[in-house]
Amino acid sequence: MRLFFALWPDTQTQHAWHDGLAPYLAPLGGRRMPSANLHLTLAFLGDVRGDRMSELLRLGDDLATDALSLRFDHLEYWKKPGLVCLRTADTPPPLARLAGQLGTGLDMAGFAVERRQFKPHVTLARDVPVGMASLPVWPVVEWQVPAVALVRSRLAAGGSEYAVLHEWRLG
Ligand code: 2AM
Repeated sequence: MRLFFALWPDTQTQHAWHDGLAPYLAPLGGRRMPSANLHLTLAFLGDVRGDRMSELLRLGDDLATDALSLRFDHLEYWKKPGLVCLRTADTPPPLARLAGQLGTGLDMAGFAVERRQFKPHVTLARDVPVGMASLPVWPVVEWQVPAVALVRSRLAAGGSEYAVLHEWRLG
């Protein structure tokens, strides 16, 4: 199973982002992510054996569940993967703590997690052909994060399909 941990919006929030940000994305081309796919990845695990699920659930149980609110204020184009994403102005300490705690826990349990710097983002479009400078979003998008989720990713004909396997509520 291809798994990852993410901050997962409720359906209403996913729709609000999808529709509210459409005017910024329409001129850029590429492939819009469907609203049900919008999320913020904390740690991507890749392929995990089914019998390791209980370890991941225990790890999730140990996470700090402090309230977390984020403020997204701009879009960025990432040239190499060709994606456009929604970005926070900074990484607030509770988010850094959560991502750090998760990374350490996964490391100690022997899961291979990527070592690249954590850059909180919500991917909005892929295969975007032409770059753009950072684009301010107004009004800024405020988000009270409801939950951390363990999510399964499946590659389907129409793109990735995600299924939330377990959620830990925050706040
Ligand atoms: P991305 O949106 O920046 O591509 C599910 O694939 C989620 O895990 C996506 O949000 C994706 O981030 C993230 N992810 C991080 N590393 C990945 C990798 N090596 N392969 C696929 N997805 C990855």
